[in-house]
Amino acid sequence: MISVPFAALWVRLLIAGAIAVPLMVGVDLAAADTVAINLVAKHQKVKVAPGVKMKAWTFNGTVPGPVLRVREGDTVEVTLHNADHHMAHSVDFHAAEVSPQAVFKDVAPGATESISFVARRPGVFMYHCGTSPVLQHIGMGMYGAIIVDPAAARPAANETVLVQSEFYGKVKKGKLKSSYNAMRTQPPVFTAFNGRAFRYRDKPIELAVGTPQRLYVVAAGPSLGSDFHVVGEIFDTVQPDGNPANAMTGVSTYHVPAGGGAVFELSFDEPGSYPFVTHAFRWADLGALGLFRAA
Ligand SMILES: [Cu+2]
Repeated sequence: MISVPFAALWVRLLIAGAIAVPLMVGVDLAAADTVAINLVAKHQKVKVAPGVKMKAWTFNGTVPGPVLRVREGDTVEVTLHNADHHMAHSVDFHAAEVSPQAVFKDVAPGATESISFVARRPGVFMYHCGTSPVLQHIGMGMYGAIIVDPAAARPAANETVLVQSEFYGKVKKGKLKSSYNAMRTQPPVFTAFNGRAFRYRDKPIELAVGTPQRLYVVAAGPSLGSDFHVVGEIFDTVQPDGNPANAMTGVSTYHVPAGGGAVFELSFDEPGSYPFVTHAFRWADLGALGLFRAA
């Protein structure tokens, strides 16, 4: 019924649970209007570094949570079920322009609440649990990226989503014991792209030489940004917050602030292994370092 060409209502739900790259999976049934998204707050054991696991607080069981994708002008209807019996959770969308008290409200343990907002601006934005203390809820893993596609489609490109974040606490016998106190007072023990330190150093992202690449980068923190750089390349465009109207050209390194996002466009002219890093190397050394392998 909703595939009728002139149907006003359509529903598109994008879930990329494991943040595979490239990970754009979507079912676009007709012209845009309303997008339904289901999120579940729950505890889940996740791998945060080679040989290291952590019992994280998550959206939908992964860190980061699912990549969500809507279109400029869409009404986004989010249902959050809190499957955590211990505490309240919530979801704060940086893609929204709404009263935070009305929309980013706490959902009690076991409860389900629906919220909605209109995604008025194109780009790539963070979403995260906004329940106090926010530092702890983000530091435990409750964040992700939402892409708002511009009404006028972007040029074709191979797309990759990279969410940078960091983890705090002490590692004992292959387990990261994360703590609020460590988040407040200590440097991180790991930094990561897409939830695992050195994920793409150990399994590089394969790309084709000459194909336009578009990277959606979000710096989730909770407290560090990303001085994003690809060794051996210069970005054709950097779009702060991912808005095409913000495009800058010929940028080698660009700081995505904690809580911010940006689109980076580039293409690889020569075959090779191109590291991508936060160029704040104290933090890159803890895991926010990967490889693009162009062939
Ligand atoms: Cu939370």
